[in-house]
Amino acid sequence: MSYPYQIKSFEEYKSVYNKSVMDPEGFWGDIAGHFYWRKRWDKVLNWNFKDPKVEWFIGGRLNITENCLDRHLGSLGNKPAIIWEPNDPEEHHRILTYRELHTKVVQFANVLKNNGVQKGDRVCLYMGMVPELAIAVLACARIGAIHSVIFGGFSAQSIADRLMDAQAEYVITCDGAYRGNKEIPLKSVIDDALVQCRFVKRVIVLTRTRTPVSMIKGRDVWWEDEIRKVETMGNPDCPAEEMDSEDPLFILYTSGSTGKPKGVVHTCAGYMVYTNYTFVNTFQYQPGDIHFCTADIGWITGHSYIVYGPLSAGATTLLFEGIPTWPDAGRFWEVVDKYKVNVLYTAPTAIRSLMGFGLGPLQGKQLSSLKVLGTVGEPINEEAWHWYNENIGKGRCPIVDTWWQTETGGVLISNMAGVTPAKPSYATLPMPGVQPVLVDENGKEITGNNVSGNLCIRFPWPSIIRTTYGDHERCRTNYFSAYENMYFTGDGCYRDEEGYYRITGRVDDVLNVSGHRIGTAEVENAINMHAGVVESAVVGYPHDIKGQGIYCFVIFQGSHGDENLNRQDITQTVSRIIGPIAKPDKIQFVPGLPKTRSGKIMRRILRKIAEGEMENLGDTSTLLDPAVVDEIKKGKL
Ligand code: 6R9
Repeated sequence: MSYPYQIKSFEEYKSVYNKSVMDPEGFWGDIAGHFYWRKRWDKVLNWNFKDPKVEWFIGGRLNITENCLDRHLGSLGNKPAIIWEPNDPEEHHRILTYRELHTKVVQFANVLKNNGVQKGDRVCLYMGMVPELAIAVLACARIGAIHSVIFGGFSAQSIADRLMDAQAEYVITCDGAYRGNKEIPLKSVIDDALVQCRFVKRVIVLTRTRTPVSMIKGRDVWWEDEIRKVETMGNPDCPAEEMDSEDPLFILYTSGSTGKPKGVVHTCAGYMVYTNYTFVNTFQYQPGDIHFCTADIGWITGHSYIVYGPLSAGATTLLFEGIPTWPDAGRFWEVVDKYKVNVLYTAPTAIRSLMGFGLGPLQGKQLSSLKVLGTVGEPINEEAWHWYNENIGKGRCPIVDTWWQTETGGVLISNMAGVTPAKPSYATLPMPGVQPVLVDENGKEITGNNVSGNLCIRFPWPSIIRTTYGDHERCRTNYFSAYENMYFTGDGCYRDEEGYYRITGRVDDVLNVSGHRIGTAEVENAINMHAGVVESAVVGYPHDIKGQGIYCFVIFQGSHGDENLNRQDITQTVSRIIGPIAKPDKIQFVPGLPKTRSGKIMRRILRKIAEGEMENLGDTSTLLDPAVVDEIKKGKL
């Protein structure tokens, strides 16, 4: 594979960027020409941000798996597509060549068909980080089914909510998953979820941990048995379904500031073109490089930069089942040396947590294969940036700080490794085709440099969110109504003297805990489910490792006397309703919450208290009962 559209110098970046803004259709049309289409598009772009309605490569016909697999078979058939490193370093790793991956995807696509899955059906995937997860994702795409991957840290209730929202009739899971020294009983969690989801027709279960499972007659089948069936059927092929450019490819749920998580919808062509383009350019991927993205496929980062971006580029992608700190905090470095990893892409929270173990775990690790480092998911503080640069990159690997979102599909603002300048804690400059704007609260554009504002984007890029599944109005109000004719990101941002962008964090009620998005309203709803809770308010506070921690103010009645027991009960409730990833870090019991006369909780005040900034709480005169603030301050944890 060669990448004629890979940008090679800062000068080239500037001219490409200019072209992409002057003539977006010409620009993206040229890039799209490097893919395999059953039928070329008639028109590159149609859009308005009012409805919103965005269509890319209109009239084009394709299948993303032909671009990720079939088209590589001639030149890369025997080259590794996926390297899989298991949780337990003693267990044997696996390598799947492009040919083997193609065979397995085709096989499993036939399994899906045999089980009744058709184009447009929603298929929910709740699995650990095993190659079969990538295989299942691609098999769905092969037959035009819409996959919706749910991260293994979500509870049965969260799964049920998502299954209902997507009306997904098919589920693919594993008996269990290994994560460090833990075994997570995935199938059993699915069983709990399905009590509420009688519409699910089929559950396909992959054997991984041999955790005991209850297989329900007529509903549940084993992955391995189903593969055997298609093997004996004879015809091993599964021609790819011809998709329209704008047919949905997947749904991925993410948290917002209000209500339940929304199902972000991405479509086939635009998503393919953009993830490939940003993969090749951000990381400056070279043929033969080993790309190691440590995210879970349950998040957008895994979708775009473990599966679709790398595979569409014919790259070798490393899929790691475990966690950075097991069996010890040298695990990432061991994996890097074992496979001679060239690109390492991880989250600031992982870097900060590994920093805490000092340099011991780096003893004896070469890390000499590394060429490029990347971060994603949250702002990276300068200390972590420098630690990463010095101790992992040994000062010779460019670090790309990639800012983007589930809704954006791919990286929007980032430096390009070794090509455009890096600046610690800055995402730096927009990708070609991306037009950032800073706006003030009144929606007025803030021009010039050395300014801060809310980050919006004024022109569509190919992998922009198309809709929120089943509720287009929600997509409009969430992203396209705050500022006219602009996509609103929910992030605050500073543009420095040189025009470089630094993302400062969410400006809405979304927390970023260890790089995971969690809505404060969601956590409050979960806490309020507990029988003893009268009311609660949740805010974020700075946390050394997680970036943000979850601070909960709770009015509690019917206490059984022991505050710690009550805390544990509330934590258990949140874990049950949302999942372990949303567990509160601090729970403070309070006699009341600071409310305005109209009954609105003044979160600004609670945020300040949680941050420990007791002195400047601002104007509290509009409060119904200002005395409650002093009570809360006294009890601060
Ligand atoms: C890809 C991903 C999106 C939110 C986003 C922002 C934060 C992501 C960042 C970053 C600063 C970066 N974020 N990358 N903040 N610098 N390089 O993480 O998607 O899970 O949807 O989260 O994460 O606040 O709005 P998602």
